[in-house]
Amino acid sequence: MAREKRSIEEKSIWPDARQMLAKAERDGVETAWDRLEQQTPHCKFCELGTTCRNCVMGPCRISDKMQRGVCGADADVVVARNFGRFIAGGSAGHSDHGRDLIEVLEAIVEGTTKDYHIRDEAKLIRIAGEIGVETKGRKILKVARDVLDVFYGDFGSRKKEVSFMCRVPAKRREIWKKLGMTPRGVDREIVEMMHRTHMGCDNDAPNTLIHAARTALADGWAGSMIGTELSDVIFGTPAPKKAKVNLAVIKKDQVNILVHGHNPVVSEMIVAAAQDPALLARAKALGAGGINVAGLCCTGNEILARQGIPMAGNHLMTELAVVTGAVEAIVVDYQCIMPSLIPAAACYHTKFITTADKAKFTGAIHFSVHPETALAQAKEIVGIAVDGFSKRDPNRVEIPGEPVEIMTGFSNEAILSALGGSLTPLLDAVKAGKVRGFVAIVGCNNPKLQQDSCNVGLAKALIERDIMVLVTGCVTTAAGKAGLLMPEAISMAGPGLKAVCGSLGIPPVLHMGSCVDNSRIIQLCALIANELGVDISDLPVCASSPEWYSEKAAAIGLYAVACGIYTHLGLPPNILGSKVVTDLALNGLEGLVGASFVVEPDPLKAAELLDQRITGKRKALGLC
Ligand code: CUV
Ligand code: SF4
Repeated sequence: MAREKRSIEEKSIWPDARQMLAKAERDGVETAWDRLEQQTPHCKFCELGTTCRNCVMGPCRISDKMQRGVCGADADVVVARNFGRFIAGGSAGHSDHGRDLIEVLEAIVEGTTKDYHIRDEAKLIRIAGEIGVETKGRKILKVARDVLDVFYGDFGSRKKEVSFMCRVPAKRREIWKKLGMTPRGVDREIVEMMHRTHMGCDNDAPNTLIHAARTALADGWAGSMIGTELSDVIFGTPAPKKAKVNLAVIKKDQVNILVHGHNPVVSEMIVAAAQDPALLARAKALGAGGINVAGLCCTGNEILARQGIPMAGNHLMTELAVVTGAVEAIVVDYQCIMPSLIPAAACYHTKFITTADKAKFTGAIHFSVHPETALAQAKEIVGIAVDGFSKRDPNRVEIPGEPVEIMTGFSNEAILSALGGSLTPLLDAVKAGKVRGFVAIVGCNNPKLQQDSCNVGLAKALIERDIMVLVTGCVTTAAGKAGLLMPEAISMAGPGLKAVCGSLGIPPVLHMGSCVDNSRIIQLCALIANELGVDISDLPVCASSPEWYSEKAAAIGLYAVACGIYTHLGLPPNILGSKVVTDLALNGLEGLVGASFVVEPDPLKAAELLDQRITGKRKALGLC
């Protein structure tokens, strides 16, 4: 039975999305929601995770009638293997992104680029100290050289553990060691996952899942963490600032460039190029009031948190942003960029420009952007956008509503500084029960759910209960549009959280960055656990990804659980065809790593479950 056609109101909670969905229908632009209707019902075997295509004796489908594939693999083995590769895909995405930052730092050190600089030397020195690189009396570029060599090493297979294991609480390190879950090297764990899931290797589902967790931990504590830390070193560590969010950040009278993807390496250059006086003059000559850069998805989060660049929208807003008819160019790097943007852009005057050799799109204008030439290339790209302004059809432009103001930039450094340099005031508030705990709400949109209804519903329900919320990724835009990222949002919080945030002048929902920046959250958990002399699993901390869709989100969820953080998902991964794997995810992991997954589509019920967990953790710590 095909999925019932949903009304525009059922597709998204947002007025800007609804207005553009109506325009998309008029303009004949197909969206993810339309294609989901065509794709439904999905293949049951694939939904359950019981299809295997790992060799050509198959493909095989496992069911009650056909309990084993040609090779003899049963449902547990097939589901575990598929999930393992899913996690490897997500970990690869974040980690390859992290490696790109090492390469930019290398170009800086070797002097082959003048476009990138070390903006936060103090942070580089701090990191060097943590990972055992000598800093005393040494030139910053020498320190940087050694740091990047250590980080390159973290991708390889010569190490017993990745460098940032030094940040992990001792009790947690012991647990991982006992389970064989200590991440050794990013590439190594991902390669080993591919190996294990070849026909005839790891045919013990729990064993495969332990390695999946190790692969995810290599993402969290190496690939992503290196990505975050080096992005801060190169582009500056985020500090609190105000910015604007929703489709109305697209400006009617200006050249609009949307940057989309994940890595700040290109988007930062586009931001810089858009300030070029010659390009501004060219834009003015064509009748534009200026050049407006706005973000989408996570590269948007990167430049939002660091530079206060406005955020046009999250995952499901990307097609709708083009539908405004006012976008001259959409400039992408990689990940979460729907290929449908090519035909959507073609419906308007919008140019679709790719910048990464590993993420080309048929029909796009491609620039092979490298650190050596990045700024000059970015200027060329901005030039294309500027010239496109004259092709815009004003009769097809429709920009919905007004932008919403948000506060962003809450890196761990910024949080510590808001607290006066020490975690003590926050921990005192936790001990006193004013802040009962923390939930990180992260991840995507998924057209199977009403856009942002769960992301926003859960955040609101938690702050009402005096639980502070941390957001990254696409939940940022959701929380921002709902007004939750402003200090004034304390009016929606419970009395304790209201008092604490009120006195600090911070919102009850803190924006900590992009998806790779979830590494900031696990680092913060480690800092708190170390301060209290406990394990991360002892803390009144949970995670949630209410509307997730991607392999990367699954990797994040799994590293959170492996860190000891109880993690809520609004939708299950494709594992339900195996009782062993499902039981392990929902229960068994608790006994191994002190946390598990919980699946609940209803945000209010999810809030209740997370609250119960936090209450239990508080009791165990002797707090009321
Ligand atoms: Ni990773 S959060 S859709 S762009 S992974 Fe992409 Fe950030 Fe989800 Fe959003
Ligand atoms: Fe089928 Fe086994 Fe080959 Fe998978 S590995 S396709 S289950 S024969």
